[in-house]
Amino acid sequence: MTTDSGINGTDPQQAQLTAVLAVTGMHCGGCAGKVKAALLELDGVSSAEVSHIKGSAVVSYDPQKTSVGALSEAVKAAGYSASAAA
Ligand SMILES: [Cu+2]
Repeated sequence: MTTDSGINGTDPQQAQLTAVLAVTGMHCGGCAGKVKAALLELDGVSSAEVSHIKGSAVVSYDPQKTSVGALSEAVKAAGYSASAAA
């Protein structure tokens, strides 16, 4: 019996992670749109679902190219505040 747990994670389709950020300072759909655009500008971000009602951003990203820290920096640069949510 062989257990092969060899090289894994080189498939870009499988390298995506999902981050949930708590974003504060958004008042309307326009704010959410700005945050979404800022996130999508980052290299490695494939999708971002931002809700001003929930105050959240759900981001699919490639951990080889970017990080949760970079995601929240992008949100801050857009004029809002972000922190990683559980
Ligand atoms: Cu707004």
